[in-house]
Amino acid sequence: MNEPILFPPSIGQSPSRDGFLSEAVAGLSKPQKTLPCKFFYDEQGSRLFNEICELEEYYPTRTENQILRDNINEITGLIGWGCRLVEFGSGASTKTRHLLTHLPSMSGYFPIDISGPQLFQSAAQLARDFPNLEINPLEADYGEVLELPNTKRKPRRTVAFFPGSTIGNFEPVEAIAFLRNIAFHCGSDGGLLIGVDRKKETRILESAYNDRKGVTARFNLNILARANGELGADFDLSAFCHRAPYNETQGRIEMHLVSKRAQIVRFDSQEFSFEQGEYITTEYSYKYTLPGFAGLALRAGFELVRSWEDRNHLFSVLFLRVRGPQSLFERDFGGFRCSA
Ligand code: AVJ
Repeated sequence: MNEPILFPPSIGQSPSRDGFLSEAVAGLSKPQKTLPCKFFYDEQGSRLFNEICELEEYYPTRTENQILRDNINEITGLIGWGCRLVEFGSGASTKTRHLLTHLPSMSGYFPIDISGPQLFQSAAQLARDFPNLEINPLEADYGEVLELPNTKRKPRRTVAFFPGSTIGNFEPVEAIAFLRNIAFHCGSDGGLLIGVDRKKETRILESAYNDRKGVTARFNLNILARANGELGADFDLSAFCHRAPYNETQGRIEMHLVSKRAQIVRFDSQEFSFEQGEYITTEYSYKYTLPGFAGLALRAGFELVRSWEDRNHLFSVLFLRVRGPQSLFERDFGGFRCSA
């Protein structure tokens, strides 16, 4: 049981150049132009995101880490021994390191991330630090991962880890579908440890996404640089600017790239015209109340076991468990007809 078990790295449906091309063309052809946020994370974008996490204004990372640290014994106690831990969007796996130290005799750790280089590098580092742990990184768009890999040691249960409030990138209806998929794959004794950013004053939210150093602006604009490099597009980066307003009605931060002037952008033998002030939506980041999120999770087949928050109520970490199969027959379990 002592040899480190790792690799060969599996590569799932990581969005290829073709994927980026077709999604970019589709998104920029809509009346309200969009570019999907998953394309932020090329090497440069992943670096910029890590820089965002260190910003004074960007409270989520710091706050979530503190919550995990302050409650680590209770959290790992609820997860229990012998689990297969699956992480969606693991990035540098910084938060997981702490969990892994406190989780007894795990069956395996499966980080899934869209950005290969960072994923494999941090998985290799973890393998050195946890030589008895089976680690199996998967480079994939977690929105499309339909099957979870098996571990050599039979897991007592499967627990999904989805930190960072990345669930906020999904529209609520899609979030339910995604969580339901997780519930299905985790099975009847499955658990979910998830970070959720909370609704709060607009001022705090908007400064987190409009930092003074302009790192978030560079992160947002990098998606255009990537389109230029990978798709041969001719975006003039100086002709777009970053903006991230809080849409209070919808309860979400919206990341925009605003065209400073009327212009035409070309790639794939197509033309995409912009009016002055017209913008591309690059990301939504939904914020939740605790009851609001628990209700959404319930519709996905999860019930809340316990939640933790920081003293300023900025961020929440929740532990949920898959509801029994009888929940399939209950009215609230969306998508299924109910007889009662
Ligand atoms: C990684 C998706 C959670 O929405 O806060 C940070 C991404 N975008 N600053 C977020 C992000 C702009 C982040 N998530």
